[in-house]
Amino acid sequence: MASKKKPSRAPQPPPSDKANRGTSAVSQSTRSSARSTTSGPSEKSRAAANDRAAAKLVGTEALAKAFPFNAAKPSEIGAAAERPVAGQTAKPSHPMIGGSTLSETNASPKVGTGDPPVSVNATTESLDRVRVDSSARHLTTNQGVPVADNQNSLKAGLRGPTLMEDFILREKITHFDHERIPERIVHARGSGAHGYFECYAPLSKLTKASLFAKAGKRTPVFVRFSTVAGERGSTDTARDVRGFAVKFYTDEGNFDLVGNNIPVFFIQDAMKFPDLVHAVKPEPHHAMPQAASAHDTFWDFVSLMPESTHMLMWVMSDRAIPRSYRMMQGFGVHTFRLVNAASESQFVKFHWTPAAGTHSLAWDEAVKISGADSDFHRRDLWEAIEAGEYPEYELGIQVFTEEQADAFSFDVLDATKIVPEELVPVQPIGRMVLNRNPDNFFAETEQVAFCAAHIVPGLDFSNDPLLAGRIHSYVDTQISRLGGPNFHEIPINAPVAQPHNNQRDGMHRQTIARGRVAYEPNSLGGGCPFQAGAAGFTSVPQQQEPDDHKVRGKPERFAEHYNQATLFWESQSPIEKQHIIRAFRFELTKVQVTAIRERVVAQLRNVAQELAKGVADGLGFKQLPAPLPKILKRDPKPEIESSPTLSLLARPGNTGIRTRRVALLVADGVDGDVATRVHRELSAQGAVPRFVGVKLGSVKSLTGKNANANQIEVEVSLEAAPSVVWDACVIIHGEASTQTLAKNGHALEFIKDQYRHCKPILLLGSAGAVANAANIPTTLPNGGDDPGMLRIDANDRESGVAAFIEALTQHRVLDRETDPPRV
Ligand code: HDE
Repeated sequence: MASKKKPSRAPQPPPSDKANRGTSAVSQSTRSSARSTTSGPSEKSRAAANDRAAAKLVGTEALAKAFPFNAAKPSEIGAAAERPVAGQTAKPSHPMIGGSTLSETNASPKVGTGDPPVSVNATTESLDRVRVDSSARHLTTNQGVPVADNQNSLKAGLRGPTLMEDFILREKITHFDHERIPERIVHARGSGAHGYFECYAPLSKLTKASLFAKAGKRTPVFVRFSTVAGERGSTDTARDVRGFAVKFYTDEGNFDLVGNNIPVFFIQDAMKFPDLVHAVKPEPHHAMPQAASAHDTFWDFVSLMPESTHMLMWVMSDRAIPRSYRMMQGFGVHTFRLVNAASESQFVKFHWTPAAGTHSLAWDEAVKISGADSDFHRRDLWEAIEAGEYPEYELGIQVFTEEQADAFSFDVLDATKIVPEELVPVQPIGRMVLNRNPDNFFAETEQVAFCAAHIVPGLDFSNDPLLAGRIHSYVDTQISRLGGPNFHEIPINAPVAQPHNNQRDGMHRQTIARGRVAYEPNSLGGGCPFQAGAAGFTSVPQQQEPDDHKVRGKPERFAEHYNQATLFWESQSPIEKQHIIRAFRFELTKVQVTAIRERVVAQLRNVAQELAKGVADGLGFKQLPAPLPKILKRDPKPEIESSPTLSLLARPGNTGIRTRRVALLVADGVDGDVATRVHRELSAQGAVPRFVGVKLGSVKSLTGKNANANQIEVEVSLEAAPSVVWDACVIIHGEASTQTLAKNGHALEFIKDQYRHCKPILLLGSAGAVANAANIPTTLPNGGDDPGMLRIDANDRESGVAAFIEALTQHRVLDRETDPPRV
């Protein structure tokens, strides 16, 4: 608690007039002017033993005298300004001297102990200070007045008019009327979690940032994952970039790494961001489509902005339809700087890698999930944390010098480019574990305010012109979204490091600043809060080019738009390439204007002929348009042609089948013994099996060997949880049960979608009949055995479950896929 940190200072009784009258040590003029708020005698020299007002005045005098002039002034000028000095300070002879009022020693349950905190900002205490729990409490108004009747408004007679006087009704409705705040302009739809970041080893050679100072050091974090284009209530599984924003509450202030799950961006300069967002958002005349880029204005814009080509490759890949927030990478996108204690700096790029591996949905599946459960990612994150399956990500960095950057074929200040891992490897530096769900979505996830400008000593920005716009934009947007400049005081945003400055007032101010000083330099506050000098945040002094002048423009390497789009394409597996072609086909089919479709295909001709041709075929083009013209006469030669780590399949993860959702389909007549054993065995491996039936209730079991297994309680129905929300399914043996399922349209659709989305399917004994009724192929399209389609004899349950677990570890049998699907 804050009070523990306070210097002990016994409250003094108010001076009695009687005592003051007898104090000859205090000059009469000092004593009387100490009680006035203006002016005073020209000299005050003597302390008052028991006149607090006079003592305060005399102590203040001494404090001000300790600052005969502003000693820091010369350090503001010229070369000296590059090494800011610590501010001048002096300690008052008594804490009372820095206080606002002599009456601060009077205690009450509201104003406090009468022993006011000195040198403390108590608003940084843990979130427990603002958690509210109403158990065993009666209902009150916001003013704490008990409410006797929460059912009826106040009326003039039982059938009479409602009275204006009803302040209880009016408070309730007024608050309700204002419950919504503006949603984020972009990234409106999101989900958050608390956790910690743990540093693997000190990084002091590279950075003085305190969160990287010691092996094992833990820093609290709050993370918000999001989609970009959709509104607050839109579906989780839209094809879109995902936000991956991490707020590190470090002991030297908040550091926000506001990244995405894709390492590049559409544009190179902040000037184009509003245009991009206006193009992708629902079209302004009819406000359609929601949470989708598949419409004319988006493709019109990006095909006129060839720098977006690389990003389009990622967005049309399966990266844009992740299986889970727990199964996607995160990237800082821009080049940043690390700065060590000797002020040496290097460039850095940040990468998050999920322990659960990178996995995605199938597009057909993502579309169907939008109907079945539009909270699919939010639910997944929440359920995993509630189950103790804490999502984990490793933080890695690519560190490189200015000289290395100069030699690259691309510009590291261009946010449409990656630094391939083959040129600069990613070194792991720590891990992040998300181990706590928020208590309240609005107070935490909605009110959290990330900001690209929130960095700490030991980090710095590069000159990336996109980043520059972000440094401005985030604070600015919070001012209207969160209703004023004090959003940093909202509990979820408050740092754990103590904020102390001279900012005051504004809407919804919460801190009550003690003392009368709200400016710097000052002597009346003992110089406090004083500037930190070398211990504070300083910017890396960046050498500017000697012939630079004020200009709106881009350097030449920014004009190369296709090399890395080609690199991405060449690094994909054949099936991933097919998915990219199909995504372009789908999106462009939704576009109405043929000229825009053609322009995109012309753009893709500069990436790969195979891609352009595949998309053109899908759109019914008779011939390929000419490639879009390039800007540079000779493109810089790329360093590499393929980078295997760009494939989603490069990171299978290390969590096996943990958290994978498995449907066990049952109906009356099911083999209960087998059903319960399969359920148990999958649970033991950390998977999440559930009995899925035609409707809720219990189904009669075929076997009675185990009395408990006689009846199986259905946990969820086929209707409430269709195929797409499961990672795999098992159909349990039992003639009557499987015959019922084979005649049920929901069950047939279920198994058809499981098959179509390449999920492992275990058919035990008679369950093969359900697959046959749904016309599920018995072999892969190439005629080979399907390792994820397991038709097992009912008696061979054991090897069946083992093979099923193996198939589930591989997640999907992508070899099953055809275009169009066979079933
Ligand atoms: Fe953002 N972005 N952005 N952005 N961004 C916002 O801030 C902006 C960009 C990103 O979970 C807004 O609080 C500009 C790149 C995430 O709360 C806004 C530019 C990257 C989030 C804003 C960019 C991002 C945002 C909207 C180009 C990846 C969600 C509400 C100059 C590195 C954070 C808000 C959360 C949110 C501006 C480009 C990531 C309007 C001007 C590149 C993850 O301030």
